[in-house]
Amino acid sequence: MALPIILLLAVLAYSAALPSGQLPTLPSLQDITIQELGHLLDSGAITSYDLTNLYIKRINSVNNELHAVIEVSNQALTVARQLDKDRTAGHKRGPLHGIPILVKDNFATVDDMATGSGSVCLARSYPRHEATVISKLRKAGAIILGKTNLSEFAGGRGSASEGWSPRGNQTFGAYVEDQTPCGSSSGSGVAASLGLAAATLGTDTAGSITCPASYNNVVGIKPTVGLTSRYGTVPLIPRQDTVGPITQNVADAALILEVIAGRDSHDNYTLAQPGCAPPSYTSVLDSSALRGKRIGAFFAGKSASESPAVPNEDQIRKVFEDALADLTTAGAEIVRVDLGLEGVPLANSSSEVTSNIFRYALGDFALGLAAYMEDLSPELAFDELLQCLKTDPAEMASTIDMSQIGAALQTNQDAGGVEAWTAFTTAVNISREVLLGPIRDSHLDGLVMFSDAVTLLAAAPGLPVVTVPMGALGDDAVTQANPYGTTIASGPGIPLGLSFIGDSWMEEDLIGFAYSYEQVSKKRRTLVPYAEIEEDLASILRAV
Ligand SMILES: *[C@@H]1O[C@H](CO)[C@@H](O)[C@H](O)[C@H]1NC(C)=O
Ligand SMILES: *[C@@H]1O[C@H](CO)[C@@H](O)[C@H](O)[C@H]1NC(C)=O
Ligand SMILES: *[C@@H]1O[C@H](CO)[C@@H](O)[C@H](O)[C@H]1NC(C)=O
Ligand SMILES: *[C@@H]1O[C@H](CO)[C@@H](O)[C@H](O)[C@H]1NC(C)=O
Ligand SMILES: CC(=O)N[C@H]1CO[C@H](CO)[C@@H](O)[C@@H]1O
Repeated sequence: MALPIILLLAVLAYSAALPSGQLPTLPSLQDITIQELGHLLDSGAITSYDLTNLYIKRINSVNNELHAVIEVSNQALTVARQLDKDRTAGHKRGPLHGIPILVKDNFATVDDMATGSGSVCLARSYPRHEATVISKLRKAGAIILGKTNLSEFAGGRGSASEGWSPRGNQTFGAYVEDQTPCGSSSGSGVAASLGLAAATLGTDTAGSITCPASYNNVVGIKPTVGLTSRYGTVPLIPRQDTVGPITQNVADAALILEVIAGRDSHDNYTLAQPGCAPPSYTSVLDSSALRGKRIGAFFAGKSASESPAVPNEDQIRKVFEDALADLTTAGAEIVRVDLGLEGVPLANSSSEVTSNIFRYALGDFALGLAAYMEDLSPELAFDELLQCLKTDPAEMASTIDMSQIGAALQTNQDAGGVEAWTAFTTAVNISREVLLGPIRDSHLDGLVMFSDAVTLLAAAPGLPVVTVPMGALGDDAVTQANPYGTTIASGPGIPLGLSFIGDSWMEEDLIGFAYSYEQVSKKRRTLVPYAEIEEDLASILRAV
């Protein structure tokens, strides 16, 4: 983009450190870092008020088609104006001062917005307290711009199209028309990718950050369960639920994680964190982090899943091999590994994990939901919620399955019982042995695999996963719809993600590896969304 001279001066004000001879260009909101936005704000080249307004315009320009955002806060502009005043007066609240962020509709906010986890029924009762992660974002200076669309109840409704909710309709990905956004943090993935906010927040129970990050060409961090507080988050399976960022780049994800991580007396899973305080994730953004590291590479082909055939397996394998070449360029030693227990096909282990998860999932869901709903006003009882879900036309009970939430609201499964505990520890033991056995036996520093392959096995043991764009399916891929015929699940142009996995609390290592891979591969910018947005930074730059 060529810049008028006055704008050029504004850009120069924040890009003083450019290599000599290189002309500054104004980044698009589709590939700017939070740090760059912070420099623009500090220099006076933009204001948070104008930036917030611009993000709202961008949301409005694509939302009729993509349904990524459920609700925009009417208070966001007022908050932005106040933060602008504070900045001018020299008071910065924290590293996200004046930065607009969109959050999934399952985070409790106490403002003008509802919290529904996609459900119109749940959204009619308001939480009395904010989710801990929302309070932390606000304390760091962030503007909570709105709520993103998701698979209803974070995928807990039943068998339904990923990214669909009664509150937000069907979310679509931005790279292929009618593209699946994957789920359940669908709107967060799409919004991060299109620059509808500076960053987004999602939740993951069994792939709900990893998968949308992959399908939307963005970075996602699924933190170790317990690193981030789930207090005030509409739960799915509390033994597996975790909160993490979805962003355009690894640096932004590290920054958001740094802000939201830490112990919380309202969520006793966080008390398991090692050390007095979480480490600094922004200090591990080192492009040489992969040098000399032994990285186990696994490609899950047909053997890994029970489903008959992964579509476009050969095409995915090719993109994955390119990613391994980039990892080698970054200095890693690639060690091919086979996942699976001695003499047991991986598909068998996977299905054993799945069946055990189903033995505690419903009871866990019910227990977590009951605790969450205690804080609602007006009060909402399980039978009232169930009645509403069955009868409110917007919930579409007659056409779209809601068997899981229906069963959870009527369950008599004892989530705290011995049977659930045995099922949980069995799922954890198998998953840990399958994923971490090779790391131990082959003395590896971490694993990489195609994102879709890791979601199930990382779920029960609550292992961390960092996902980075690795390209897209090529023109020779076959197009395949999802089982409901509502979205394109696979086909040419669908983005693919590379996931880094390790043991609990290994986020520092994984973020370093992901950053290093990102710096070498630079895949995000190679894909261009079909959904174009005209409104960009140039329209709000001020002369400084
Ligand atoms: C959902 O979106 C589709 C397509 O954009 C539209 O035809 C339909 O009316 C919407 N449904 C609701 C309930 O708004
Ligand atoms: C953690 O908190 C939950 C609900 O607040 C409670 O049921 C459980 O007993 C607590 N666990 C421990 C180990 O304190
Ligand atoms: C794996 O599962 C298949 C299909 O259920 C079964 O036939 C086979 O015996 C199992 N193999 C092992 C080693 O458990
Ligand atoms: C899981 O592994 C732990 C530690 O190795 C062991 O004590 C426990 O008995 C195992 N649980 C099950 C259900 O296999
Ligand atoms: C912000 C926004 O566009 N919200 C829309 C999300 O989708 C629902 C259902 O389609 C609309 O009613 C909202 O206006």
